[in-house]
Amino acid sequence: MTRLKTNTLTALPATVRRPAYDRSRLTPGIVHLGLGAFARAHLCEYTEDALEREFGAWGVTGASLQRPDQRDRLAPQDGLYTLLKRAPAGPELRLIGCLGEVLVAPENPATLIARMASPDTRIVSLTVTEKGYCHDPATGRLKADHPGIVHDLANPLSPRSAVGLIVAALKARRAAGLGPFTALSCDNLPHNGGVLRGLVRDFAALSDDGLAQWIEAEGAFPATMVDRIVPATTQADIAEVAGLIGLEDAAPVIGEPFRQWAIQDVFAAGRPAWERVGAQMVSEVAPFEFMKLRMLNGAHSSLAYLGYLAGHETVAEASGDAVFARFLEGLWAEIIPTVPAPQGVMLGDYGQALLARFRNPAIRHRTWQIAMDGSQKLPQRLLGTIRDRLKAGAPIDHLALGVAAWMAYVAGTDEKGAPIDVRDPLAATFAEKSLAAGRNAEALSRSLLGIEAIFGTDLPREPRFTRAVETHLAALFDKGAKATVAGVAS
Ligand code: CS2
Repeated sequence: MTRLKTNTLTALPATVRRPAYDRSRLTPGIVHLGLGAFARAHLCEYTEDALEREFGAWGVTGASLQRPDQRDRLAPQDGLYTLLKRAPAGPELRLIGCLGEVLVAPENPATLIARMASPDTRIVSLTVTEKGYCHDPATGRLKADHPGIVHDLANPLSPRSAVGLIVAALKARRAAGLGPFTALSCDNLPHNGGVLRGLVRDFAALSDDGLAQWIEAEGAFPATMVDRIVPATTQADIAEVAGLIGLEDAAPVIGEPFRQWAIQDVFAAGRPAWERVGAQMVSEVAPFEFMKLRMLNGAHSSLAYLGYLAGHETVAEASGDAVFARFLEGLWAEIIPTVPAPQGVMLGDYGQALLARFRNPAIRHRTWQIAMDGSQKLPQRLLGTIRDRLKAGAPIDHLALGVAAWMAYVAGTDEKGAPIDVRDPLAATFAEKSLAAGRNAEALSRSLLGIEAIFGTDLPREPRFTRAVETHLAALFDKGAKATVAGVAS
């Protein structure tokens, strides 16, 4: 089959929407760190829309911070790829044209730093996932003993962390008399802009005080809330897209039609006209972040652990199960009072819309995928909400079950006795603790609650919380996830 690329586009069927601007005139203005499926389905689609509405020098250069796979798939396609939006009513196809070159940081960090330091680069955006920030998720501060940070301090010209790369590039810009680029975090972290600013400044201060002060004074780190459900692309997706477009595309991305982007409008050197294509430019992102992290991601993670344990492969399957849907209603009822509603939003309606999105049968989002990296996700998705509820003396039954399900999951054995492939930076710690505690709920919950980087020092001292988690964990071990969920849901 012919490969998708610039000079094979004439073969595309009319059902595929193509860039409505002249791609040969596009020059890069954004460098995106962590070019995964999410960014290609979110930031790149918004940018594509903005270019169609108001053309400008906003092409995207992608950068992979670890592996060369994305570059190897995209370079033979001149950066072109298909976005397949799956609505329950049927698919919608779109060719995205705003991505140009893809760089692979470990192969040549100097090239990437030079690109970030170029006067053409006005925005450096990031989707490097929670663990990519090399910070302590419980406090939001730089982990000075993180292997990536230790490496980058010793090798400032060939950094491998996002923070190290940003500092190296800002240093080069300052030396060249240029202003900073805007560093735009698009990860699911609370106060992502402020957290990134703190990490970049703290890292810079370890070697260069003047640079740290310059970053503090001149830097721009807008906060954002990003949302679109984008499961990992599978071989079946690749085969389906080939059938639909009549060309081989090694790098399609698959997402739901829904998308949302709230952005704090503080940019150092301009931005694409994202506000003209649906992005919400706001002065306060926090209410959007709280709503999304607590209601969507908190429910996603709870459903991922419980659903996986109950044998549900996807979110659509789990949330299609009436018992789990009732659990979600109860969970949202606990979360909603802790969330300040963004202007014009009814949180009850937001929850109903989430349930419909989760149930979209055309999206196969694996519970196993969402279950990854729980140590980095739990604090902002569930634990902050639990703290607020405890302070208010309010019930936390559903929230605590989410935490207990995470524990049963990281214990590493499913309900049929098969091993679980636990992916997490702390996986070795979990395995050790699980080996020592066995399936003793009291011992295991106490041991896991002692991980300060996740639970801080306060939560293990809250008997209402520790007792609820332990009771749920015992029920999960005794009767399984489905029966335990049925017990709290009714
Ligand atoms: C998911 C998110 O993988 C996960 O942890 O909860 O990727 C989720 O799909 C997105 O945040 C939706 O915007």
